[in-house]
Amino acid sequence: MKRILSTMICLMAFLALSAQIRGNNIVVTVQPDHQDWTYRVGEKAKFTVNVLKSGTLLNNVAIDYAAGPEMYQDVKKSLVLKDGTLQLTGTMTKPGFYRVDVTAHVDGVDYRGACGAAFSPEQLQPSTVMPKDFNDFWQNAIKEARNTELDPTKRLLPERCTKDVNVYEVSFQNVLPNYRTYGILSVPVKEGKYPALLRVPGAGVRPYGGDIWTAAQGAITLEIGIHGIPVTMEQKVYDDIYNGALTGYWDFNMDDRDKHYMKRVVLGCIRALDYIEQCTPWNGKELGVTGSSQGGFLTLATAGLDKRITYYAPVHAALCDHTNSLKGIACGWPHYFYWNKGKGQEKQIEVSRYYDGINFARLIDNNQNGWFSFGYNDDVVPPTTAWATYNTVTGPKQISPYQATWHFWYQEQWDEWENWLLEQMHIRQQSGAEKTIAQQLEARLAKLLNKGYMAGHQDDPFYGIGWAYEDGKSDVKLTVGDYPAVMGFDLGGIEMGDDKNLDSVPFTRIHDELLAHVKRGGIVTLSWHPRNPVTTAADGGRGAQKFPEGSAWDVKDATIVRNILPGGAYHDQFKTWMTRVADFIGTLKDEQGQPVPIIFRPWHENNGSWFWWGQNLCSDEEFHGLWNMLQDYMNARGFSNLLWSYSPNLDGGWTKERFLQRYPGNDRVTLIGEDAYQWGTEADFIKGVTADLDFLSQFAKENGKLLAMTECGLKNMTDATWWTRVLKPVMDKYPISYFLLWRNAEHEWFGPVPGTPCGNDYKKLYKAKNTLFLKEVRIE
Ligand code: BMA
Repeated sequence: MKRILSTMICLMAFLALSAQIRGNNIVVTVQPDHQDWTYRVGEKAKFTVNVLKSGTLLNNVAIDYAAGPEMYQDVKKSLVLKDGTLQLTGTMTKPGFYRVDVTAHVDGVDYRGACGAAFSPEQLQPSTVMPKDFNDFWQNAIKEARNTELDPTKRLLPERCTKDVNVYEVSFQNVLPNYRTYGILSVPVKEGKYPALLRVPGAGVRPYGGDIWTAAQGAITLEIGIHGIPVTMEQKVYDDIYNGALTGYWDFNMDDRDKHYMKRVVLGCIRALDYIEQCTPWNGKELGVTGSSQGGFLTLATAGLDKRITYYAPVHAALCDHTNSLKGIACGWPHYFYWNKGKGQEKQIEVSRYYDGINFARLIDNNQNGWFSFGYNDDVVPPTTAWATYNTVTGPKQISPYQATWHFWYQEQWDEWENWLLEQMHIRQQSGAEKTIAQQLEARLAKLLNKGYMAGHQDDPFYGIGWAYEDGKSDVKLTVGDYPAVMGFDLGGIEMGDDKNLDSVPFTRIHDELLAHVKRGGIVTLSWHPRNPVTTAADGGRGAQKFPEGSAWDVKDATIVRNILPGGAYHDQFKTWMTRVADFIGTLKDEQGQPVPIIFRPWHENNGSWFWWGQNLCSDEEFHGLWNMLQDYMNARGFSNLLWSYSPNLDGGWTKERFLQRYPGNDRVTLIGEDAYQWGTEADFIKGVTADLDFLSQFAKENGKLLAMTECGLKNMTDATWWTRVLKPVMDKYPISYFLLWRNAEHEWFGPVPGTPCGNDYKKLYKAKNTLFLKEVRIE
């Protein structure tokens, strides 16, 4: 008993010691009706406000709310919510953010909740103008600064060193002799050359700890202060300076571009790179910069001005798009021209253009990888400016908004950022499982979405109009001088053990051309038109069977799927068919013996009734059984290189309910799309595809899937301008990964025919900035 008692006392003491204050018991939530908080211009967003106490709705609670365009909310109301909840709606007539702010008053305390809903944010453009001499101004300033030598100092901080990392306080001269920048340098103890990362700070005046964790992974990190004072003094010194001489330093000299406070700060970042290059064991390759808020701005400035930077990650970057407020649009922190609307600030407006993150973002180039992250609830750095900054960058970039964050981070966001930085430094991630080949392809496709959508062509390297099986030839290449980014091939016939597929392409050739395309950096997709397992003749129809008898199109009997599922009379035979498919796919390996990544697209167009697995040919349950049987078999064979694609046919009226009836499930599918041909009128096609892509893109977004036009075309190009006039405008509206034009057979072609009017139209498609061909996607 005594023992139990003393254990209990110990336990209670421990619990008391570890108890923390965390969060509030009263919480205000404002929830949009789109999971990604994103709407199209003109669409209506619905918001649900809840005031919760202990997780349940609070009765008779007094609230104030404001709603409207971010920073320009025009609706302001006070009311009492009888049952603690309220529905609101809002919309935007142009791209931007619609923000709802709610304050609940409970027992004399205010509780805040908010929601910033995005409206077509990918169309947001900055207002800031770039002065003609912007780059000259900065390059001259850098040149001038370099007249002052670095004269570096370095002091070991033994109490901060770990067994893996040496930590120093360093300093170097910035723009003038004796004007120094200070920082914390962390370097792996183990001799060697390392990638490097510069960390630039958010606003404030404070000491810095250095980034010892990242250094321990095998990198050099330098965390700098911006004020020209040491970064290891006691906190009180910084507080006194912040409250004294440096109060509001971001406003200092903002009417003089040469004396602006940020000039020395930006130059200090460039000199920090000089320091890394000259005074540390940097490997001369990976060099990055990152920071949040003011540090996000400095990240953009450093990356824009200095091409040594290979990767950069601005998080809720401040000081972007200062002049927006002159047009009544949310502007970047410190909201310079918000209060006076720019009145009497003409000089400052002009100078602000030299200190606007947007103009630095405009200088970022193709050799610099960017990662952007921010919150839609941020009321310091408006997401309006963060999105416009991202849209401004033309180089490779990724965006990862964390909608519900204000001017702070979530843990997941922090982890993603750290992992991305390590990836850019080519340091193996310390946590998390290694990605499979299919997951790597998924990540690649997701990244490519930032550049545009890829052009694809079925059977591209085998035959075209007037030629067949000539090495290296392709109608796409003959037309525009480059291969399509995506090539599609079909396995129909492999199940019979045939040498050639249903379109007479030898499987050896498919094997070789598929691998050749992967080798040159392209992306490949496989479809399969298997013969009818019940009605096909043992010789695959080479004897007396006449199309469609025995083929994929033989739909006389609606029991085929049932017959091949487990327990069905043809199940064993179908197992042999799956084995043959798997055997062939198993041969698709690169020169190192690694399986190559493949978008695998079985059982396509299943909502039509022209294939034996179609809508009226099997029940939903049977269809799921069919999909799962093949996928489970392939998984059991260990294929981690197949990215599974679900591609029904153009429908024109998808509803979630109907789409879900045959959708194999989020755990079974990575890419969704549809096959969309114009068989009827142009107007019907546009209407149908637009309706479908509205639905599919929303579904893809909500479920984290990639989206593609898995097949498309106009037979024999009866309208030579169809691609740019009809297809492209529709595709431009959606985040599609690729579109695959069907094959160029003599009797029916869907791709370009060189030297014809449709070839000219295809050239226009090629020239468009957002269409990607091989050269634009290949990994050099
Ligand atoms: C169809 C047509 C057929 C072909 C099949 C498989 O759309 O092109 O001629 O056999 O695809 O490639």
